Amino acid sequence: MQTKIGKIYSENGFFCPLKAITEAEAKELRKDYEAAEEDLQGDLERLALLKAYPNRLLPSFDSLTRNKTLVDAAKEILGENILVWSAALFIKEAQSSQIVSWHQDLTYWRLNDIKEVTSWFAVSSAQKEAGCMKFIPGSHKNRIIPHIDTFDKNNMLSRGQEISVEVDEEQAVYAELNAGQASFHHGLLFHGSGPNTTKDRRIGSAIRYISASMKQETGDRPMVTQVSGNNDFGNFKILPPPKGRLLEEEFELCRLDNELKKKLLL
Ligand SMILES: O=C(O)CCC(=O)C(=O)O
Repeated sequence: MQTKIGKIYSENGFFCPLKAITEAEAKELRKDYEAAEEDLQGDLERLALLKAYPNRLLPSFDSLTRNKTLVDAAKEILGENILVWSAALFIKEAQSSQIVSWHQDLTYWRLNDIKEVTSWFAVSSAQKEAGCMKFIPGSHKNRIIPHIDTFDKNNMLSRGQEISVEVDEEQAVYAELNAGQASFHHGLLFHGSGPNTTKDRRIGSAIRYISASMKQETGDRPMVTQVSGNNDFGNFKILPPPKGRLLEEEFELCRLDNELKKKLLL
């Protein structure tokens, strides 16, 4: 039987909001991340790794990716065996003009199938004025559409990638989230986000849940964690949770994986 989440998700290509933790707990998570930023002040290389791999460098973020509400929702979409492929942070500073152009996630990652869902978790409040995510309902029913590189400096995507068809902004649904809530979106859904006009940072962790049966088209094996099931198809390097906070051995794993991902990204 299809569940409520499954039904809405298969029709619209997204589901939101889903409360994973309380606002007070989200505040603690934010405090932990911002304390780590302080600890690494001036170390641009490690700060960039922290943003890309919060779940390897902070046990609190590893726990977030294992949150039962989030994992149960991902299971309704992907089935039992679930890996975390990434949990990178998307941070828009207060009053920043940074945006994310309309795109489909699965364009870039060289995964062999579409058994992926992103749970975008709001570490801080993400309302429309803060540049929350926006989605075009039903657009996940498209195949991958060509994207162009705009190299727009206000675009948070690495090359300012943008879908090469006209998107009707009138159809956009804004995924407003309170801190502690998450949205779920399909890897083929047209989505993006606007500028942050508020006085606070907008911090989100984009948790990419994939079915363990997926593989990289290149045969590479990026590092992942397993958050549901125990079937290892051998296509990824499954790591245990991090042993501690900001550990040098974890930075080293992140460096290696980062080099691999750079090579993978289309
Ligand atoms: O954080 C954002 O505004 C965009 C994130 C995004 O595009 C994604 O999670 O796929």
